[in-house]
Amino acid sequence: MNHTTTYDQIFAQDVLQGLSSPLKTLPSKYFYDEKGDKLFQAIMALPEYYLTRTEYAILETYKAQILDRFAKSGKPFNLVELGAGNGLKTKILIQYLCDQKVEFTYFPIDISGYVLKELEEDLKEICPQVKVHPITGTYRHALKDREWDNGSPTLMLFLGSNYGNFLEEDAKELLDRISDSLRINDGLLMGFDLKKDPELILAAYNDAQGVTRDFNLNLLERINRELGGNFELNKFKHWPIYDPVSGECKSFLVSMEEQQVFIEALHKTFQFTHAEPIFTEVSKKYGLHDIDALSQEKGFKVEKNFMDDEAFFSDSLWVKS
Ligand code: AVI
Repeated sequence: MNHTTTYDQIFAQDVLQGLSSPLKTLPSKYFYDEKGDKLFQAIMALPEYYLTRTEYAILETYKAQILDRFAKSGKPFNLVELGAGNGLKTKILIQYLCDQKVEFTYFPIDISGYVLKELEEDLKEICPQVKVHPITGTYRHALKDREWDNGSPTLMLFLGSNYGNFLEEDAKELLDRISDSLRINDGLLMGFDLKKDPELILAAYNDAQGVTRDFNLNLLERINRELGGNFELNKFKHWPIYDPVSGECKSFLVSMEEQQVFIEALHKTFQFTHAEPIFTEVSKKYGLHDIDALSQEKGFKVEKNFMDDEAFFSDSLWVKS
C-alpha cells in the first residue's frame, strides 16, 4: 500500500465519519489540497484578513527581542517549526539569525514534503549557510520522534493562529504533546489571534470577494474530485458565526434545500434536510488571560506577549518551567 492510497483511505474514512454524525462535520485539515493552498494564499492577502499581515509586522518589529534569549547565549540552538508551510513569516526570524551569525539548525515540520523542499531551497537563497533539517509528517509523529532533541536548547514556533483551528480537546492534547517534547527553559512562540470587535473578526471569515466562501466550498469540491462525490456547490451556503464569549469563530456549509449526495468511494448516499449545516472549521480567538491560563496549565510561563499597537494578534513567547 503506498502513501497516497493510505491518505485517500483516511480522507474517505474521515468524510464517512463526519457526514454520518448527528451534526455533520468535515475536518478543516482537508481544506489544504492544491486548490485550497492557493485559496488560502489569496485569503492571506485580503483586506479583511488582518491576521497574516499583523503577525508579519509583529515578527518584523520584535524579532530581536523574541530571539535574543537564544541568539545571544553563544550556544547553538534548534529552531523547530510546527506547520512551517512556505515559511514566509519564519524567514524574518531566519534572516535575523543569519545576519547575527548565530549558529542554529532549523527543523521545519510539515505534512507536505513538496512544500518543505521549496522552503529549503528558498532559505538557501536568503541565507546560504543555514542548516535545515526538514521533517515531513504529522505533528503527532514529529513530537513523538523529536528529531531535533540533540541536547541543545530549542525554540519551537507554532505561528499563524494555527493552534486556534483545533477543537478544545484536541488543542489541549496537542499542547500536552508539545510540552512533553520540550525541556526546561526551552521556548515556545505561539501565534494567537486575539478577541476584538466581533465585526472585524466575522469580516475576516466572510470577505466581500467570496474567497473564504470558495475556500470552504473547496471541501465539497475536493470530495467530488477525489472521492467521486456529486455535491452541487450552489446548493450550499458559506456561513461563519462568531461567539464573543467563547472566542470561537465557526464556519459552516448550510444545505439550501432537502437533497441527497452520493459519494462513490463510500458507496453511500447522504441525506441533507433543508437548512442542515455541515460544521467545517473553528478559528478560536483568545483573551490575554486565556493565554496566561493555558500556559500555566501546560507547564509554561509567559515571558512576553508581543503584540501590534491595536492588540489584534499576539505572538506569545512561553518558557517551559
Ligand atoms: C490557517 N488558519 C489559521 C486560518 C484561520 O484563520 O483560522 C484558516 C482560515 N480559514 C478561513 N480563513 C482562514
